[in-house]
Amino acid sequence: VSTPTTSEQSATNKLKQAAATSAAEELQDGMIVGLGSGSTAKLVVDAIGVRIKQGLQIIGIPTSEQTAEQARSLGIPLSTLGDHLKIDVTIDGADEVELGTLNLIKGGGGNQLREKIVATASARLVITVDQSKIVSHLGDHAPVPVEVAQFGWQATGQYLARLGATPTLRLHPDGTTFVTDGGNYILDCAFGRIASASQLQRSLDSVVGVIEHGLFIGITSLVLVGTAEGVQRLGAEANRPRP
Ligand code: A5P
Repeated sequence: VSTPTTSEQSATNKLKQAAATSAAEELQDGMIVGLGSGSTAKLVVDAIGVRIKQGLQIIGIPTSEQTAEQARSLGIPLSTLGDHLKIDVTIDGADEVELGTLNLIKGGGGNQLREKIVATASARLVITVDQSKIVSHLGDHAPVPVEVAQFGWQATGQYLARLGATPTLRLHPDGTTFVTDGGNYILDCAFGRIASASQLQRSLDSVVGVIEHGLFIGITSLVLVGTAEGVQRLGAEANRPRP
């Protein structure tokens, strides 16, 4: 994979920004809103911050410490899942979105455990991406991030390898081990093209030591895709009238 040039990066950022702005327009007063994590979700939270300043009243449930900090700095009121067991809508990013099924790989930022807990408690999951994230088959480019207990992670890695993965312990650029908000490690598992995401999900769920993984199957309501031709809407809600 070649490194994107500065002008490619700025073009991608424009597409992410358009999708993020469109996602923030999905919100209405009174909603409980799951706030995703990652660079695209960060733009969504910024756009929600603008709407809050214009008078929008929502309560946010953050999916990471970083998002919580950003939301607080923008004056977005926050609460916890414990106080709001039902979330109206969660807006998040993704590493890969499979055309047709809208199944996802998430967790490039290491937040998949909280993201999945919040998404599962949500009536709707809206995914915001630039067009580079849309794929015909999951796994061709992105590994599946698998969050594992620190204890015995090498043994857990061996079990994952038996499922056909090449697991790599996630490190920071300075060489120290990446630790999730929940205090766990991440094994990035390159499977290559995933023939059956639901079968792989069942296999991953059965490995002792696995806390959670980045396959999000059958829970996406709407995908907002930033493209050069504008923001495209994919999924069962694509033709739903905008609020
Ligand atoms: C965070 O752990 C992830 O699930 C992100 O939503 C995903 O990695 C997409 O991130 P970007 O928007 O930064 O590409």
